[in-house]
Amino acid sequence: MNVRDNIETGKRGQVAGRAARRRGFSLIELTLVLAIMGVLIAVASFNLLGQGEKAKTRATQTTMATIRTALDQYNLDNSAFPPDLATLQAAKLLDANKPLKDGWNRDLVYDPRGRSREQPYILGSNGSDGMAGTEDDISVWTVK
Ligand SMILES: [Ca+2]
Repeated sequence: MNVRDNIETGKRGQVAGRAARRRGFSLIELTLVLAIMGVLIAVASFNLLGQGEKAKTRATQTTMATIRTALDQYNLDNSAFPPDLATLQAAKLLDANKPLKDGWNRDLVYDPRGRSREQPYILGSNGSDGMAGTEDDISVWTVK
């Protein structure tokens, strides 16, 4: 073995070591990739969830608009609003086979005693949380 051989072996060893390091991912790189994937999955599922809630809100608004039309018709016929929504079904103003539920399959809130002249009855949904008086409540009077 001479000096020249030693230098070449040393060089080869260095080159081989660098290639080996390039071939695999470091733990930090893998952790980073997994963290980014986690964030992307979280964002995607949050958006899907949001879409589902929007669809339920829209379904609730559509149901309430249908009921509002029936309530107006009942009021024209009887000069009063019905004591409950089932009366609209009995009067054949609403489809009796269609449940009077919101998008979350909960009963709609109805009260023939309204708050004012402009809002002669209360018709709404407690929204996704199912609780009254929270931000996600839907009222027929705020539906555009
Ligand atoms: Ca609510």
